[in-house]
Amino acid sequence: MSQAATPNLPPVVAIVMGSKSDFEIMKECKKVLVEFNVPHEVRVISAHRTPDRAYAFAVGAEEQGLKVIIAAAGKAAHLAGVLAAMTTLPVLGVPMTTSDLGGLDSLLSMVQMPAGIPVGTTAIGKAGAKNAALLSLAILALSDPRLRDALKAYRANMRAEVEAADAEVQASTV
Ligand code: RP5
Repeated sequence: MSQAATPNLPPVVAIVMGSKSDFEIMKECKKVLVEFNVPHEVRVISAHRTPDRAYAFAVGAEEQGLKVIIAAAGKAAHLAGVLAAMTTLPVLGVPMTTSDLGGLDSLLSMVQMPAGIPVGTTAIGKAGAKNAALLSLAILALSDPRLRDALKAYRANMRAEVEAADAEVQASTV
């Protein structure tokens, strides 16, 4: 399931999911990385079902060339915290929507990290998936002027869309 937006370059962002069932939501994350042409990989690695693979991934992530890890998990969502414990790379956690508790379980499991090992946690579900990608771009943009300019253009585009919507509702007669 590993894929790169720019096949010739090694991935700098990893999207790691606790289950393939998380991918429907995390496609929103991947779409942004593809749009900005950021080399990335998508992995399924479970902290509780494959703890050995979680360990191997985290301890090798920096040497592999990764700069940011995005970790998506649901329910007792410990994946992001477990990975963050084993690397000093920035780890962004995306809490998955869940059928029983709506994702509040995932959110609290992820966001309530004890002091010392941070996980930058985004919103539950698709909004969080998208924002994790944008946040990873902001981190990469600190040392990449191309990405910084692309992010500024993205924001300018959003602004234009809101202004157009504003004009549209003001002109509406219904
Ligand atoms: C977590 O358990 C995964 O991240 C997923 O959100 C949740 C349910 O996993 P499946 O039972 O669908 O594989 O580890």
